[in-house]
Amino acid sequence: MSKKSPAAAAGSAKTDDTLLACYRAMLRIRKVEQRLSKLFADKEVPGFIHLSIGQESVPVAISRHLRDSDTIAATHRGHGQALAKGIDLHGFVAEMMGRESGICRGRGGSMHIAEAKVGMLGANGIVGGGMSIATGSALAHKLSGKGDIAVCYFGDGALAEGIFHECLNLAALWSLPVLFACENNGWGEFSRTDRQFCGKLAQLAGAFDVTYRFANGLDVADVTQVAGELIDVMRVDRRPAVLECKVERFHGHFEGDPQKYRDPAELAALADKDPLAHARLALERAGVDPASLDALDAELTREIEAAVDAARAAPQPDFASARADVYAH
Ligand SMILES: Cc1ncc(C[n+]2csc(CCOP(=O)(O)OP(=O)(O)O)c2C)c(N)n1
Ligand SMILES: [Mg+2]
Repeated sequence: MSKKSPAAAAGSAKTDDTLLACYRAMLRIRKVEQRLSKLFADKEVPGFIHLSIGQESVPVAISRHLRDSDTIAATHRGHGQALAKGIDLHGFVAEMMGRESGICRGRGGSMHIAEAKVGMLGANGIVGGGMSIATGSALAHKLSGKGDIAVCYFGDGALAEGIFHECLNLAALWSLPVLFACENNGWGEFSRTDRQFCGKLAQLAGAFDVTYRFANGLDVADVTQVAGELIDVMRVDRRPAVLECKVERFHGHFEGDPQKYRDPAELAALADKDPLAHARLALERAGVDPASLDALDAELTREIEAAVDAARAAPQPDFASARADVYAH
């Protein structure tokens, strides 16, 4: 069988086309975060960062169905969520590196980055903090009548937060188009989720009469399919929905966390649970030339290095402006 280039593969079948686009978006996030990991170790990224390596399939799949006017509330592990929604890479990297050329002029950093023009309402260092923001945004979407939706990303560590239960209730009661998208990696910081939450998300959604669907985060095609079905309905019925995706957290809770609390066997098993490797295998099985995927990797490396170089060349924010833009005038 002759090997196809990505472009040829894209032309041959819609499934290949979607998978290739997802692979590209996941690889881009992966490589940006791997670069951030190194920059953080080299003290070129201030503050804390939480990497979403292993979880890229969820925002990539959901964002396939979003438009700029849809909104997302991201989490503390939200780099992939922001990039998948279309945040500019140069502005993103500069923001991570605390530069004046960053999207928030270097004042937000990893956990407070926001970009209204692509509907990215902000990352959030407060667990569950994005839930009421997304729910409020969904109310605005409902009132505007344009069919837009809000996505509330959250981790399993937010399941026991009161704000989640309140938002689920309000979204159902007022019929608001908000997709509660849970990236369930089984961990909240250094504790297993079952030590923090004894309920079931499916049953919780059911208690509020909210549609619940599960997707396998290892398989970006599955998440894309399930998210698409939910979002298509939400654009019409203007109701909330819950999407739970099983994913794995490959890195520590924060960068630099040695993960001594995790079973070495569990860590070793992660290699078989990588959504990026899974997607690449599926593409190769569909006949995509591995060399063309390597070329894509190299192209993304150049894009990311250009962003890092530009950020390094940009000035640090002026200390005197530290409190600028905190309040609207
Ligand atoms: C309200 C609140 N409580 C506690 C914390 C400390 N904290 C930061 S991340 C985290 C766990 C989050 O777990 P999860 O939501 O599953 O996200 P993950 O880190 O697994 O992606 C906790 C408890 C916090 N930031 N905010
Ligand atoms: Mg978690």
